[in-house]
Amino acid sequence: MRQRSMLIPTLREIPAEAEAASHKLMIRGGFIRPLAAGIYTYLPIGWRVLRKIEHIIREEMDRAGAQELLMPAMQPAELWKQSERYGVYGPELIRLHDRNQREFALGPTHEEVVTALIRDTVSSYRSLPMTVYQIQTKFRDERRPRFGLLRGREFMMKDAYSFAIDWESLDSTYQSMYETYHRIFTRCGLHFRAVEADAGSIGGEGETHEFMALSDIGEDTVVACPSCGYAANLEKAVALQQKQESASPSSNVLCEKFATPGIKTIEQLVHALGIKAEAIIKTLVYIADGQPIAIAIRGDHEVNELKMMHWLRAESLELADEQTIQQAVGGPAGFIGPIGLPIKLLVDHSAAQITAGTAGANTTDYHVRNVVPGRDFSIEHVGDFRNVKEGESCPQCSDRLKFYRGIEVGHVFKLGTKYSDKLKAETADAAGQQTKLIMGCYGIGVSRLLSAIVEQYHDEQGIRWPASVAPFQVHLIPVSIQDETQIHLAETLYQKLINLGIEVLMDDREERPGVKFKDADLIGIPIRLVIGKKSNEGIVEYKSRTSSESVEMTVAEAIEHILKPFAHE
Ligand code: 9G3
Repeated sequence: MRQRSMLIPTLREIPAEAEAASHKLMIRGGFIRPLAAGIYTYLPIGWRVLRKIEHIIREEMDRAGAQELLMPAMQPAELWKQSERYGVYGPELIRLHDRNQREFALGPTHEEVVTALIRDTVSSYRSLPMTVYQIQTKFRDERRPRFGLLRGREFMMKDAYSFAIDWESLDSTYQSMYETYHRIFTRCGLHFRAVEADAGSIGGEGETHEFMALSDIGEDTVVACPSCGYAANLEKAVALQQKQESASPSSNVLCEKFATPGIKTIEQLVHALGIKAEAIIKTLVYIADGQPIAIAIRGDHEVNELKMMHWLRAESLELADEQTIQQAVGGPAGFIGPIGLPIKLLVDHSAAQITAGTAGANTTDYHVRNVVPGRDFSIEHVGDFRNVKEGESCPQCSDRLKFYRGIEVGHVFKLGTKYSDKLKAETADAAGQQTKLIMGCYGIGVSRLLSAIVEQYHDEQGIRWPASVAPFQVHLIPVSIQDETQIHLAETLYQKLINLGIEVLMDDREERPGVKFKDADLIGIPIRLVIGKKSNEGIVEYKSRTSSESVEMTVAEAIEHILKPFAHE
């Protein structure tokens, strides 16, 4: 392609509203342009990258025996009412009415649609197991779209759905998709980890894994063991349960209320009393499905709300506000304690093992010391309700766990019959018995993956695309298009490369060399060929985007260099 006539609006200045490196570079490089918050146009070179990524996804999904189809974005509300999800999602689910006032949703995902489709089209277990997939635009009205394509409101997703007659069949499809995801992300050049995850809002009965692109801009926390393969989303991660060393010598010392005027936070308690956070029993009040519930954890730990929700089997969970606390507990926020609470109390394992703890007294400006869990308050509801901390022991090999930031680019779920129950998708099994279909679902955020690759492959000058997804393979740059020799050599080389099937972007613009080189660095095509002053000797300058120096060589040598990576094909 000739750059003069291509729509690649590069920018020198950094767009103010962009925070993430990938967001800045994809705007400056002329890959995307915003239309509205979280809604983007993919410009020609951005679309070329997206199609490269889709090509890899299609090759690997087809290789795994999945069938591509395309479902509508407009989904009848009835389907979401049958699955009982219409009420679960708030403003994030974009709803509309058609001309006859019928209710629709713009598809954020397609469990309902695909389950109804397979219910109405698959009549025998002999067609199973079956996996269908699509690469399609999804709509989710995020409250805070941010970081460009990383969290958009209209975005590209590859979503696949598998249907089986029994669980072992689902297990093998799940394993196959897991391996397929490994191949897809590896071919895209991504540095990633597959981690144990929480099924979250999708529910479902089985295991689930997320594929995390490692990046400091990632919103998720990956907990991984440097020695063994243990890796989990922080929502799910556990540590080797510490066994409390010492018994409690002070257990015959009664607990005692004492004045702590204005001392509310853990930090204030630690400083004022000279005690450690590990010896403090922190008590919080939540509202779970409308009911107040208290939780006691160690002062240096954080509540893991997903672990609480699962234990409570609650649909919703949020911190109680001060007035609710006053009503529910009879005491002020900031001085809540586990002793004598009139509401259910959950106790984290580590809090239950505190020997002589300090806790709120449920009275303004008072705390209690020498608190013994099990003696001074019930530890009937004890469990794992906390986030692990970096440095704790791995649950598998007891090496020390490390934290990484991650961008979720893939998520695979075992759904079971959650949707086939609601939508009555069943078929006769070999014994003629009507059986609800056992489902799995598998997502890749395709546009998010594009940004994750840029987050991992860039430098100050711009993007450094892996060859597998680059918009072109070679950036051919004649320094001066007034120079007949240079233009002639550039045209010759251009035709040769095109005829060899190489994707070439030729910068035939009447721009100064510096502008051309800065744009080439921004756009990030892996190989740059400069036709300069030695063109009359048939010499070109070969430069890889990932190295700083150019190498002079003949046209023949340059072509050989370019073809080398593809030699095996
Ligand atoms: C909604 C809205 C947002 C949502 C969902 C539903 C996330 C929703 C979970 C999934 C699960 C899997 C198939 C591909 C892989 C992920 N956000 N999820 O169900 F109505 Cl507004 O989408 N779906």
